[in-house]
Amino acid sequence: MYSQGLIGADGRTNETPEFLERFQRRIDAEEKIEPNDEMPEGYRRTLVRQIGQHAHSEIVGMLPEGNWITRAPSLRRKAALLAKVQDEGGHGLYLYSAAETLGVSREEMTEELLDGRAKYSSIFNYPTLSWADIGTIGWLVDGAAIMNQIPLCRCSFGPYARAMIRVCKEESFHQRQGYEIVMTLAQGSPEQKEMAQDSLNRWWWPSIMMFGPHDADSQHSDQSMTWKIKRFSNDELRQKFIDATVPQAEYLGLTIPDPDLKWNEEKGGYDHGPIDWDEFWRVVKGHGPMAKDRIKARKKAWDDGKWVRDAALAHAEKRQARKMAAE
Ligand code: BYC
Repeated sequence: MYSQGLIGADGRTNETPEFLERFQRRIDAEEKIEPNDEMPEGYRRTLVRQIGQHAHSEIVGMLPEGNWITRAPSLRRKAALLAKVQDEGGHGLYLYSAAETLGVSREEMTEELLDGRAKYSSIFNYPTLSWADIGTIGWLVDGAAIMNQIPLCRCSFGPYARAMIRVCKEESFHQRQGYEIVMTLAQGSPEQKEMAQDSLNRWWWPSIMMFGPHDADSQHSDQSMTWKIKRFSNDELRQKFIDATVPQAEYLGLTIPDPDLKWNEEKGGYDHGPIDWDEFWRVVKGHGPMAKDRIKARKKAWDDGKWVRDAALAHAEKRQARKMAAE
């Protein structure tokens, strides 16, 4: 924890209109806000919520892919997948660290995940049924993640923005490894192509739901954009993702499962069919097909790791005591 001396974290900040205006002027001048700078409590809470949920998504996101490490079809594929899943663990750690600078502990964030108070990305509540799903996750899910996260490299909060730079570089590798898997299948036997198509059919809609509700239903977007935490709205990013992905599917000879998908010359982008928001909210509220398994797996990992945390703490306390005795 690095929370000592944080201004705003203890509720003692006097958020006068002058203070809020001064803060907004810093944001508008594109200054980075650092952990010990004064900040409105709402700004801090928004970041803790978003960064914490982002961290949980990276860690929970290891589960659907980790499921295929032992079944990857070659040593090359296994090594790449292993590295990718390990990268996701690293992303979670950078993000938890960035959130900790705002005065919340990793333990608190984990408890919120395990008892359902904190969310994680809806996408990781779907099962990985075939090897093609590993390709599709890299192609679509990491592709969507890049679209969402490149603008976060310019987020007004310094530690989050800096963490995103490395995350995005790694996500770019992940996206390519996924696309290459799908390309190999799409250019393979009819059965392999069918496997790739089936996977695209199952992951397309959940992937475009990842960007969150339509702008009109996004409760946090306006404020987050004013504070330059978010730089683009949910619908803007979804549109960019669809426009970038359709030509990739065409190149692969695969069909996006949306009969209403159509190039709109006037807007210079694709129109798409209606998104099933009932499904989205069901999944977000914890009723996705894999929701129970995901939380069960994270709870087991947290419980199994208790002795490691206890040992690390005891070691740190012993070192500290030795150091104090020597001074
Ligand atoms: N899933 O007002 P809104 C990855 C919630 S990791 C679940 O628009 P906001 C990867 C939202 O939290 C991908 N919940 O919210 C990892 C809010 O509820 P709360 C994760 C969602 O924050 C491993 C409510 O709906 N990426 O890529 O302005 C392997 C209203 O929404 C979702 C990030 O976390 C969802 N899809 O915008 C491979 C990126 N969408 O919090 C890949 C950082 C919305 O009030 N996060 N909700 O209870 C963001 O950019 C924004 O938080 C979001 C939502 C765009 C996700």
